[in-house]
Amino acid sequence: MKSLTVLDPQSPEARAIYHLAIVSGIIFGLIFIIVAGMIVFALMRYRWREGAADPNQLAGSKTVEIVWTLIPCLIVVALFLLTWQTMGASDPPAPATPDIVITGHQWWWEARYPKSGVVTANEIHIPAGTPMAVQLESADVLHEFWVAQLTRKMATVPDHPNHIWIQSDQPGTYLGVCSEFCGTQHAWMHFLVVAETPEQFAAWEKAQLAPAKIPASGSAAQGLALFQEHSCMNCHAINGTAAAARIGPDLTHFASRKILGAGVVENTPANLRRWLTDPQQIKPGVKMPDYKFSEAQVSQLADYFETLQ
Ligand code: HEC
Ligand SMILES: [Cu+2]
Repeated sequence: MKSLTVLDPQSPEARAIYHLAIVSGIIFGLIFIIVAGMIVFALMRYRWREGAADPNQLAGSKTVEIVWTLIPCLIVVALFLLTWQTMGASDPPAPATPDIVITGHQWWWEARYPKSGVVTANEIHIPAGTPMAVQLESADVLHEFWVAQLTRKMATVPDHPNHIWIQSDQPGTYLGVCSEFCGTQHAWMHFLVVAETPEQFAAWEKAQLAPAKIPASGSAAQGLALFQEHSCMNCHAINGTAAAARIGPDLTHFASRKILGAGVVENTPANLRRWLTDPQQIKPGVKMPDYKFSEAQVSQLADYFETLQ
């Protein structure tokens, strides 16, 4: 789990790309062996020897010219046909309505499920065995969506939706990254694809749709008050409160997610406290201000966010 490898494809799309790489690798290997072998043979067999006369002087041969033009042409045509086939298998046409709309932001990913209304960040759930049509968008600059074990790469372009399929043969968790340099924290724009059984996926969607519980009293209630008093609502949404902004990640079910800050740290209570104390220290340049909260305030906010299961 959670490694970025092209050598262990887990979907029909990724397997098609893997097989193309293997087959063309074999073709290139054979070409290398034949060419290098002929050079070595010529060097050994026909090298200059003491007392030898000048070799036969040939000027051009039509047959040889035709053969060495035709063979590369055939190789190129074969590679073209193999690639064409792979493109069809790894990137079938898009349906009219996507299952997931994924938006690249500096430096995190938003995932919306238009059919159910789920909105989440950096943790994309899919039912295993089902191809999911994904529409890719960008909120700011060029990013590139890549889950090495499941899909091809695809750029997210401002004002130009792109399409990709994502599916997984088996339940499992896969690492995804941004693979197009997009600014300071490009390296920390990771995400997880969590493939589940259809039942688990349905349960996840149902849980994600539930609004956040409003804590009645105690530290968590004070945390919610802090959230509402400060400018957090200008950027974040928490379903069930007045916060509905889409500049930063949706926090309604923040505590159910495994990673924080698009993978810069694991989502643990300790890391959440560090993030709330000063996000800039964990992810320098991040598009969230440092509020200089006191330790008591950080505790209250953290207590509230831990309730957002
Ligand atoms: C100017 C917009 C902005 C404001 C205001 C803001 N945030 Fe954020 N916040 C962000 C962005 C953007 C991210 C994602 C950063 C990243 O991963 O690169 C984020 C991430 C987070 C995360 C981690 C979410 C995750 O899934 O990784 C938490 C928790 C959070 N903010 C809490 C708060 C709180 C609490 C406040 C108010 C005190 C606040 N934010 C104010 C923009 C903002
Ligand atoms: Cu990037």
